[in-house]
Amino acid sequence: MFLDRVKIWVHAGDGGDGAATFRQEAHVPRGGPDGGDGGRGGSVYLRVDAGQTTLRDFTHRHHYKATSGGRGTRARRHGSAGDDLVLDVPPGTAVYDDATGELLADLVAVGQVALVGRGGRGGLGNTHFKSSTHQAPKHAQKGEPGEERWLRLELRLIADVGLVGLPNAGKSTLLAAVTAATPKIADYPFTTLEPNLGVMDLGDEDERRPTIADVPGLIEGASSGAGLGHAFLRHVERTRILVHVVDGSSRDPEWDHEVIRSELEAHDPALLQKPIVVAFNKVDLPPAREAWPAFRRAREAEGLDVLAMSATDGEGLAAFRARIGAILPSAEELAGPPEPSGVVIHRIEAMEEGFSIDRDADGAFRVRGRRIERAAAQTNFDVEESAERFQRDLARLGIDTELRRAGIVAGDTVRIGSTELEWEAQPWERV
Ligand SMILES: Nc1nc2c(ncn2[C@@H]2O[C@H](COP(=O)(O)OP(=O)(O)OP(=O)(O)O)[C@@H](O)[C@H]2O)c(=O)[nH]1
Ligand SMILES: [Mg+2]
Repeated sequence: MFLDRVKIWVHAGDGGDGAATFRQEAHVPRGGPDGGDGGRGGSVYLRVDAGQTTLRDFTHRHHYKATSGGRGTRARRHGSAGDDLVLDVPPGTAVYDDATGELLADLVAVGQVALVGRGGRGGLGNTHFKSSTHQAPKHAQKGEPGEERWLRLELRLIADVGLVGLPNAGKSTLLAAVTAATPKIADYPFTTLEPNLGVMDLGDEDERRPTIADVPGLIEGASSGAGLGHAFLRHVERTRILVHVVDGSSRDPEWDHEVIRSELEAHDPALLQKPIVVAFNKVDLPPAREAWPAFRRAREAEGLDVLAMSATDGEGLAAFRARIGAILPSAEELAGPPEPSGVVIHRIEAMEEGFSIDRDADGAFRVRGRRIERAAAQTNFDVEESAERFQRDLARLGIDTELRRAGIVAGDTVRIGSTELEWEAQPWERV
């Protein structure tokens, strides 16, 4: 199973309901309102944790819910706030709203946090609705529902150096040779199924410790999806340097080289703008030794950086380290993420005051708008006073006028969020 793309359902806690209670004291015949407010629901956050390297944990569990706020109670006691839920993700996790495809956050640097589900506000208790003309309000708000949605998490490894090449070229062998990583190595293609990361040692004098990623072999057509190509190519988008490993002993190293370059370009032309080191591997084998001079001339003519090596014998590896060390940025720059950092959060705030009216498939009127949907969710329609307040909201926001323009008549159904209402004839409409 490929583990760097998962879907999870996040559900922030609902706000607690406000209370509609009245003071009860022996010597006070009719006490005033004393209903406390509901507590806010817990929110759901994603946080970048350096200890995480895969999204594996999320494949076992898909549903995550923060706790809801407590209800308000009498004597102005407020409900308790719900606990926030913080989910740790590896650096390089891009977060999408699964329904819209919108990128919500691009989590790059350790410690970055993104709010992905806002907890509902607690409902106000009836003490808030007391006025000089209305001394004993029975109205209290229900808690606001917590945000809920499906997220798609995608991991793009954040490595300084990315190894690309056809299957069996020797990428994993090279990773193992220059780092302490122990990837699986075998003499058949597609041995590597998940990316491996290692830390490269550039020598005692050099304090830089670049990370190097070995991604599964790419094949012709990878850029259009062949062999999970897209998923693998995603991982090299963020590397600073690409090392293109070519099997020098293959039938046609020239063709091998060209295939990978065209796949990189088709996936994203910017990939070919990165510094690229072409590693002509397996020169311990005679066919590779024979092919090397021509291959080298051709690359140099193209202005490419090219060197010969044997990942198994160690030949050329010192030169390879030196080459990487020369191209790699300073230690300070390496400490930051390879791209402009910062959580990129694009939130589409649903219309706040505004609203829209459509017809559902069954002919019911559908009202959309953040403010009115929230008001509907927070109204307890069983309490007449609360229902009346909601009616006034509809009038104040101009929604009932628009509904009549849209042709609504008594008995029609109106849906607002998950609330369904039946339109009643208005006095001035009666015929
Ligand atoms: N003779 C020789 N064999 C090598 C060299 N480098 C790798 N190999 C062999 O080539 C085979 C494939 O090596 P891997 O490192 O698994 O290749 P890979 O590019 O990671 O392959 P995938 O994971 O399938 O993409 C193994 O049998 C290695 O031992 C080398 O420099 N010389
Ligand atoms: Mg491999």
